[in-house]
Amino acid sequence: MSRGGELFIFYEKSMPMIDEKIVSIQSEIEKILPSISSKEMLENFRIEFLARKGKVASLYDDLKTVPSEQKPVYGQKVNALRKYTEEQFQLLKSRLDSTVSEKEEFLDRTLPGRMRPRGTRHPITQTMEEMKSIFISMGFGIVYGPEIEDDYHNFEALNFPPNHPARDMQDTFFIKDDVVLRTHTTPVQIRIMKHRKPPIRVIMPGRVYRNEAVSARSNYFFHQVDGLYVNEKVTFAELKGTLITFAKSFYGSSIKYRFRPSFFPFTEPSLEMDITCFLCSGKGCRICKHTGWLEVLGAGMVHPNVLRNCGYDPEKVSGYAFGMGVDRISLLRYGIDDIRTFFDNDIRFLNQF
Ligand code: 2NM
Repeated sequence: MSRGGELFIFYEKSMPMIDEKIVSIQSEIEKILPSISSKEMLENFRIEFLARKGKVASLYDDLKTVPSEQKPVYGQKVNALRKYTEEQFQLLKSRLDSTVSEKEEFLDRTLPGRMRPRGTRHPITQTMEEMKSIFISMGFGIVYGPEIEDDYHNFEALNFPPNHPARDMQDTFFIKDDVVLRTHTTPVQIRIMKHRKPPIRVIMPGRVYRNEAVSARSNYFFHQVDGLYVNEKVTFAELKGTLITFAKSFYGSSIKYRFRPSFFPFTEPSLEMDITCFLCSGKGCRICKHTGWLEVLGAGMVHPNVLRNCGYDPEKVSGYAFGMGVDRISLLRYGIDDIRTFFDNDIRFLNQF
């Protein structure tokens, strides 16, 4: 409703404006009241009508424009509307204050709390983390590399001859002619050696892939922790000392160990380490196939060709490296007989660790 110009003057003279407004506000209030069902709605009602700048209060401003002889009449009307509105407000307020909200009504305070199911870390992750923490305590850093590798890092730089059987389609997943899913984490070593200068002392944990038939003992992907130490005058004795310290810390100080000569394209000389079976203490059981020994890792002195490929002079620096499979060790540790159960993601199986 316009209060400006001619219209305003017209209302001022004949006076129906405030009258009409009182009636319209009252009917508005009467319409809203039955629908108020919450404290928020009541508060909005209060702000709209009863607050200092609310619609009812604004009628007192309009009253100022009423000629003085008519003021008592309209004053009473406005007062009556204010009284009515306040009473209705108080009535609703006390009604809403005494009713229990729906939420409270259904809240049973004697019910036990809801349990949030807590996950556990995967047994392979747990094994890997334990290995990592032992090597960290021995001064190794941790590095990660890509799972998709090129032929150069996965094979060539690691001194694999061009027609080495490991490069065969039967062992390696090829993405393109010269792009593969890494078959070991060892190529990360090449990346590190090319980016840093000795001394380098790092391990690289991660997932690797091989094109193998899935069975209880082998899978087409598994996990590896690879280690490397390069410096001036690194010796074979240091390699053995590091491996023995690791093995005693990881498998227990009472285990016995033995080293056997072995072969890897990227190390010379190379060795494999066995420990006495931690289940039968070397007496012979199903796990160690009645030999009393478990094969736990491969290692060796970094091949001079590998050092050269990384831009190092084999006359000036030497290094040792090692690698171990995490999955097989986890099987042995937890006495599991089928590697596939690790990746079924059956929560009943995983929750046991
Ligand atoms: C193994 C066994 C023996 C190895 C070699 C290297 C590198 F890059 F330095 F030459 N890294 N890791 C290595 C050596 C890995 O895994 C069974």
